[in-house]
Amino acid sequence: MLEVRNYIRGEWMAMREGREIEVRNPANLDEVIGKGRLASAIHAEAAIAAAHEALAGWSRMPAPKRGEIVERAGDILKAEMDDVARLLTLEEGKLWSESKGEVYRAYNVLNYTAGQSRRLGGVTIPSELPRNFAYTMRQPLGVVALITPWNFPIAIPAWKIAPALVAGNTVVFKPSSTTPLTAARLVEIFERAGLPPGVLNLLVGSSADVGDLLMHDRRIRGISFTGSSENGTQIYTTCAARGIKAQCEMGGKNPVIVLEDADLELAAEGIVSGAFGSTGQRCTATSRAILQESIADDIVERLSSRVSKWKVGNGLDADVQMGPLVSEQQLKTVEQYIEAGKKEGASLVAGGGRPSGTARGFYVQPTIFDHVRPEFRVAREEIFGPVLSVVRAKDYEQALDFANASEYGLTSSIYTNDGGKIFDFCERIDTGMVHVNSPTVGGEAQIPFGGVKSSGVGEREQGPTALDFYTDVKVVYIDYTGAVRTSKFY
Ligand code: UN1
Repeated sequence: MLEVRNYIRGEWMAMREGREIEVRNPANLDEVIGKGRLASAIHAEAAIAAAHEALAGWSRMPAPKRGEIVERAGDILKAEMDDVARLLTLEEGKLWSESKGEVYRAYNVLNYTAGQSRRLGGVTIPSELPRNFAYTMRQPLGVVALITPWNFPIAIPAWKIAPALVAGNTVVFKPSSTTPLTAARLVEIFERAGLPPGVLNLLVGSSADVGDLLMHDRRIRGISFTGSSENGTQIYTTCAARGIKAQCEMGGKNPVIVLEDADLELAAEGIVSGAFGSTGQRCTATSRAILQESIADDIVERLSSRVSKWKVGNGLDADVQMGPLVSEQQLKTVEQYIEAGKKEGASLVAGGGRPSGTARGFYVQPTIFDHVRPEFRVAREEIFGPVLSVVRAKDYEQALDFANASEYGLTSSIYTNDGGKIFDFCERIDTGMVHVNSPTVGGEAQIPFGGVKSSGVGEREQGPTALDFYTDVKVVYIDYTGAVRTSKFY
C-alpha cells in the first residue's frame, strides 16, 4: 500500500493531521491502494513560500538547462512506462492500454516541451528612431498554481508542469485528491531528474482548504486549471479580479455529425471509441451523435451491436473493453443522467444499467439513447461518463445548427466524403478543435489544445502556444545614439 504524500521544498511528507483519505481501486473496492491525509492551509503556505524562494534561482537558470531537466524527466518516465501505467489503471480505472497511451503522451509532452526551451526567444522589431534597437523577451510569470483533474492524472499535469518549468516559473501543483498517487509518481520523477528543491511542490488537498488559498495568495501569479466549467469560471473570475492570468480548460458536449455519404463503418467505429474510450470520462468525449435521418437507423444498429458485446470490467484484464467509472460520485451522476434521459422520452438502445458479473466496483454499461431531442438534458449537459445521445437531423444544415446549439465548444467531428461540406464545417463549427472522419478525442504534444465558449478560456495548452500562457512579454528599447534627442516620442 502506498502513502499519500505531499512534496514541499524538496521534502516528501506524510501529513499527521488533516482529513484522512483512502485510495481504492475503482475496479475492485476491496483493494486499498493508498492512504493518507489531506494537506491543509499551513502546507499550502509552506508550498507557496518554497516556490517563491526557489523562483530567483530557477528563473535565472538558462532555459536550455531547465529543458535538460524536463527532458531527463521524460526519459525516466519512458523507461518506467509500464509501471506508471499500472499505477494509473489501479488508481483511475481506465484500461491498461489507455493508461499506456496516456503515459506515452506525457512522455511526448515532456520531450517536446524540453526542446521548446531552446526556442524561448523573443523578436527584434525595427524602431522608427535611428540608432535604436527594440526587442522582446519572454519572462516567467513567477509562482504558478496548477490544478488538475483525475481523468488524465499524468498527461494533464505533464502538459502544465513542463511548459511552466521550461518558461522559468516555479510551481505549486494541486492534483485531484482522487488520484494523488499517480501525481506523486510524476513529481518523484522530476525530483530524480534533478529538479532543485522548491521548484515543483505537490499539495494533495481539497479545493476548500488549499485551492482557495492558492487563488487568493498574492505570490501566485498565474493559475492553469483543468476541470468543470463551474470551478473554472470561479477561478477565472477570481484571477480577473486579482489581475493575474488564468487558463481554464473545462467541459465539453462534443458532437459528431454523420452525413449520408459517409463511410458508415468508419463513423460507427469512431463514435464508439470517442464516446466510450476512457469510460467516457474525458472532456473531449463524443457525447452527441448527430445523424442524418436517412442513415440514422443503420448507424444506431452498428453502434448498439458493437457495445452490447463489450465486456466491462477491470482495466488490467486483457479481454475487457471498458473500465469502471472513477468514483461513486461519478457513478451516481451517470445514473441520474440515464434516468433523466428515460424520463424525457429518449429511447434507450444499449446499456442503461450496471453490468452483471463484475467485481465490487463503479461499473456502468456503455449506454446509448436514440431519438434525443436537442433540448433534452442528455443532449445539453456534460455527463462525463459512457452515455451517448443520438440526435437525428434532416440534413447537413440542421445537423450543424444542432451541433452549435451548445454552451460548450471544445471539439467536434464530421464524417462525410463531401469536400465542400468538410471545409464548410471546419469554418462554421464553434469548437476549438475539429476532427474530420476521426473521433473527437485525442491530441498531440506539438499541437495546441483547447476550446471556446464554456469549454475554455485563456491561451491554448500544448504545442508552440503552451509557453504563451506561462510567460510575459517584456519589451526593450536600446538607444545607442548617445545624445539627447529633441523629440524622442511623438
Ligand atoms: C484527450 O482527449 O485525449 O480533461 C485529452 C480532459 C481533457 C484531456 C482530453 N483535458 O479530458
